[in-house]
Amino acid sequence: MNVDQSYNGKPVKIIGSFLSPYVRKTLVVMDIKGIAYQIDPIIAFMGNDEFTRISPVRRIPVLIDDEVTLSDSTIVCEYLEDRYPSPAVYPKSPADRAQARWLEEYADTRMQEVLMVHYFNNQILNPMLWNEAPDTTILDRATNEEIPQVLDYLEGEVPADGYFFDEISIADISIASFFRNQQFIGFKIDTNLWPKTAAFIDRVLEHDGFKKLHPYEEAIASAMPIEHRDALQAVGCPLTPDTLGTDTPRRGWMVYK
Ligand SMILES: N[C@@H](CCC(=O)N[C@@H](CS)C(=O)NCC(=O)O)C(=O)O
Repeated sequence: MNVDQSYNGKPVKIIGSFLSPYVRKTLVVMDIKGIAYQIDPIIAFMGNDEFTRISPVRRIPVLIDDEVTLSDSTIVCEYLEDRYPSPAVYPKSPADRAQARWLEEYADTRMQEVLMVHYFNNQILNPMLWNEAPDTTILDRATNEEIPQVLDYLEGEVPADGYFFDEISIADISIASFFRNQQFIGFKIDTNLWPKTAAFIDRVLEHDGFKKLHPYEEAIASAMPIEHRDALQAVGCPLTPDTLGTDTPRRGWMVYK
């Protein structure tokens, strides 16, 4: 699908880093729907006061088009589905649709807590932004208890072939988006313990919508946030002319344990 769904010839604007699973989820949905975008690739902690105004909980992604300014990836993806229904990324039947939304919610809440906050941020983001050593108690619990619990649950849910529903949907995209981040820190799903989940994640991440993001993700994976814009420009990323980023990180507003 390559229809340019941009409004009045202007691409939709996305605020948020390619390294965020929520931004990735939104960009894959936009790719499937053929929606062109420009991106201000900031991480949430670097956002300025204008970022606070348009994202009142200081989180990414934010979508801006001719009609709305929206934060929260779920709200954004549902809006895109309502406004550009074809190709659909939510199944049609009420039961399948509800199940897809549950899987999206599971990814966005429990998987975020375990895979992002306790595992990824703890090892990568916190040392880089706040000069904090990883909390080994949290890391050990994530590695030995929480991630295995998530994988046990997924192993009972994921399909043996193809996607959850007939076509790729928000359920597949949301779950795989989180595991893409883990690839940057060498995390591999144990194929002896969770063979279906490992194969499912590989299969979903092979979708073009994910693969098109690789050059952008790779350009910034080991760069400091302040270098991201230049690194992305160098690989031809469609950047917004202006940025809501600053050079001084601020702590997030939502509380994590
Ligand atoms: N429920 C939100 C969660 C978004 C979210 O937590 N994004 C992270 C980046 S991966 C963020 O902005 N974190 C900043 C913070 O927690 O203060 C969504 O679906 O968009």
